[in-house]
Amino acid sequence: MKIVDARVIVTCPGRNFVTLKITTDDGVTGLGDATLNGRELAVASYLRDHVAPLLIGRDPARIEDTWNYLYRGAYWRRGPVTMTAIAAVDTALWDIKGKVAGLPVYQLLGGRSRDGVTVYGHANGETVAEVLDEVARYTELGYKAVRVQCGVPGLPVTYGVSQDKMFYEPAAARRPVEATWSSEKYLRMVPELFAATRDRFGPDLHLLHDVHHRLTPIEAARLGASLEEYAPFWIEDPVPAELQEGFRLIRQHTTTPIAVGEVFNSIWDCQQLITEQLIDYIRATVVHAGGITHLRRIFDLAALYHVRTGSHGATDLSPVCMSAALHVDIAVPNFGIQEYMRHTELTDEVFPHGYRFADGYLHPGEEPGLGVEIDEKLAARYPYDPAYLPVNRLLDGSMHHW
Ligand code: CS2
Ligand code: MG
Repeated sequence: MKIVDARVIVTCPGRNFVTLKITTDDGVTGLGDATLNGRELAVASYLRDHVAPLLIGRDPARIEDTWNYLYRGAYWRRGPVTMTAIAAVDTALWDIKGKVAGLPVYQLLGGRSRDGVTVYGHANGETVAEVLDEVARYTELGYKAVRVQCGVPGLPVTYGVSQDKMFYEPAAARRPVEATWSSEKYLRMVPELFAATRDRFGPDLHLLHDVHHRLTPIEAARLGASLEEYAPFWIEDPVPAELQEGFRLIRQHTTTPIAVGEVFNSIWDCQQLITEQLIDYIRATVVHAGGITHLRRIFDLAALYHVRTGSHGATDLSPVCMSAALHVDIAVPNFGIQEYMRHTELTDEVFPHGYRFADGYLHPGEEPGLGVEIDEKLAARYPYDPAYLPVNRLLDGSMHHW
């Protein structure tokens, strides 16, 4: 079998998605997500101009060899653009392998380790009362885990709070929205949010929170300590993770579990945090961490150090990535939880898929391969529409982390 076509499809059914479609000489097709939010066309070009020509004529069954051919062969290793492009090829080849074998991809990864994939939803609101009503919507749908994000009194725009509740979408503008930030105000708000949520929903609901890289290690330590009595499932990205030894400081002061890694691209980004046991959950996922092949390596390393998985699953990862993530989640022994931000109905129409939500779990489906397709005619009706993620400034105007 040979690859005869590798095509990049860019579509914007409400938000931008980049998809790689690989076709074999037998007519088997495979899909890979290549969406890098706010920098979509860089990956599209990397794939179209530099990778697709190399794929023609290759044996699609040689997934490992193709991965190394693209990783080692580029000379310029790692980084979000390269690793997203490699991920797209890798994911499409796993899809093809599954279709050729007549098996869902999770069967090729060792079969089920669990009955369903526990997911968390993103409950957000301007006020604590609004967030609690959103949490209630999730619990009514059967969710066992909810991430709570609230506006900060005194700040006009806060990360994670949107108009469109169930379909949270941060990349919305032709120029980045300018948000403001105060760690002091924020650190006063979060314990109140957790207290009110526990009070209304009791001890069983898993509560998560995304700090979105905004604190210093000692501030994060204080936040973690102030939340311990509410038993959070995790706090996510408490500090930017370039300085990984900084997490030692957090660990010295709090037992609140830490999740990191949605912007990581390779096992080397994860190594220190995992091997020093500085985190509890690794959030890398298929599209930005080199595909199923590389993500499995990260998860296997994590398993040695009691670190469980908690893959990113925001709306800017397409249903192709979500589908691939679920096949990994259902198979790996050290699965923790999966983020699940719902896509809009239109996105689901462009990417018809077999995975289903029921009673707090996602189920990957039994179709051969990844169980996701792209309706190319419909996709063509929604051309690329540039959109940026916000930026963030302190109250005195200094640039801060978004
Ligand atoms: C977030 C994302 O879902 C999350 O955990 O951190 O909303 C993130 O901001 C976007 O995926 C960025 O593209
Ligand atoms: Mg996050």
